[in-house]
Amino acid sequence: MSGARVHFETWLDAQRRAVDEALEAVVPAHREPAFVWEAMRYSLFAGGKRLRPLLALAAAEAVAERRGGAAAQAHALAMPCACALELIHTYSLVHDDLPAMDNDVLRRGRPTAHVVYGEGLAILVGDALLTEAFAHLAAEPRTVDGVDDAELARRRIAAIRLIADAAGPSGMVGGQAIDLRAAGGNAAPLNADGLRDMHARKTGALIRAAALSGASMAGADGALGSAIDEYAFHVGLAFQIVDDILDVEGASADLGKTAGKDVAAGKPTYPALYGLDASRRLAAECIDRSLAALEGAGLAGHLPALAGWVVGRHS
Ligand code: GRG
Repeated sequence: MSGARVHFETWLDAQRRAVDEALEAVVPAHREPAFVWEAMRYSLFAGGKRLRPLLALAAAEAVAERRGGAAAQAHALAMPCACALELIHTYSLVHDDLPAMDNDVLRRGRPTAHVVYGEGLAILVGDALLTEAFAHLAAEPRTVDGVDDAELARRRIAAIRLIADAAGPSGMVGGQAIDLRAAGGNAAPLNADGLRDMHARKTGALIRAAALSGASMAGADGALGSAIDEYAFHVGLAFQIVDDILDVEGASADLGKTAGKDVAAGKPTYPALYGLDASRRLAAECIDRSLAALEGAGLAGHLPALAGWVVGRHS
């Protein structure tokens, strides 16, 4: 393994541990009603990759590096966004797995929340994770050394807005609704543009918000913010193309979710529309574009390696 790769893997492990530690404090084990918090923790601590938190932290670090700031300060600024994004992402998975949606029994290598706790509590677990995410964003970070309190409050409010827009009806919820309608057969099948738009909302919006909220918490101005946004747009698209490829090629045991579901459901996917080889090429092109966006703005840090990790993943 090359030195750069070892360096990135070390960073990845350390950040994942830091995120899990922070999440432990946001969703602790002993709070009342205990069965609700326990059910939230079941889905949250089931071994997700933590891609969205990693993007928020890496973007904050890259902006700090570019502006001569310290990585530790960038982490303190971006960690609440990182945690909130993981709570929102986990809520979306819990709700997506429900019988009324994708109706799946396996997620993150475990029986889905509604299989374990029943549908009613699984719906409430999703609601609880979503609400708690915004409670956390409104409160944290309270103070960060070197950042004026009024400026910190301004950045927090901007991050709340950004993440709410990405998770809401024009973003993730809207994308999920488009997908649900298409799967129900009550609308024309999605063509290539429709597929791209649906994914840009359903999964892309939160991935973009992850990088952008981390960057703006670290004080990114307009130009740096635009470059991070462009980077994350292409990473989000690559993530989805790879997800579609893994659905065809992966095994359920590796994926931690049921493989082959999209094909079985006749869903429009990148491999179905373009074939596997062209889909792999499309994903690689997305990564090239994401790297070009960074280079243009003089940004780097762990963001390039993170983009490569998104396309190289097996789960
Ligand atoms: C219910 C409002 C609502 C939205 C659900 C994101 C989503 C919208 C549904 C998930 C369906 C799905 C499997 C989409 C494919 C892309 C995706 C989000 C995969 C799971 O994300 P990972 O790979 O998961 O980051 P881990 O478990 O690693 O966090």
